[in-house]
Amino acid sequence: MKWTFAILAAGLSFVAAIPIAAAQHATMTDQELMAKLKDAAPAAVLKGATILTMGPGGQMKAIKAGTNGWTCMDPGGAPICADEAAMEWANAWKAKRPAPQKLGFIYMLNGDNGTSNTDPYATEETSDNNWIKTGSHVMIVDAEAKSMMQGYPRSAKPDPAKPYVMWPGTPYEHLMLPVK
Ligand SMILES: [Cu+2]
Repeated sequence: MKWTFAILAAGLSFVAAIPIAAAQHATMTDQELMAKLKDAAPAAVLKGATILTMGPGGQMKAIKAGTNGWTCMDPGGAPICADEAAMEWANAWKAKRPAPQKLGFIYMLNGDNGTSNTDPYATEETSDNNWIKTGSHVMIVDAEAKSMMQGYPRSAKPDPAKPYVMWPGTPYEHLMLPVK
């Protein structure tokens, strides 16, 4: 996964930085955003979710307050829906804080745009950062998921068509599970 902004607070007071993708998103209307999110997660998850959009300055703001604990957004061309624990995990990752020791779950049923599999903070492909692109998948995140990851490939260059561990050996390693 690659989220090109930082989520600094949970709840509805989202503040974001690192607006790398802000230019391309500044003009996205709420309708365009909802169209992009449409297939990113099951309809019932999306229906009750908090929806975040990226403003012109790269700040995330809620256009809809949710009721089911899920948060959906399009942080850089790869829409996601994350549960509360996964949002905490993402905050910790972006802020380089310890992971929160909960089990979190993320839908990325439209796949991602490519990510370094070895550098959680890389924003683009380089000759040595093991860039990897994964199609439709779900992610199980946080330290509590570590026992689940045993037995799955932890190499720098795994086959993304099968389950694998992304960012192995970092505090933010997580299980990537292709679904199509
Ligand atoms: Cu992902």
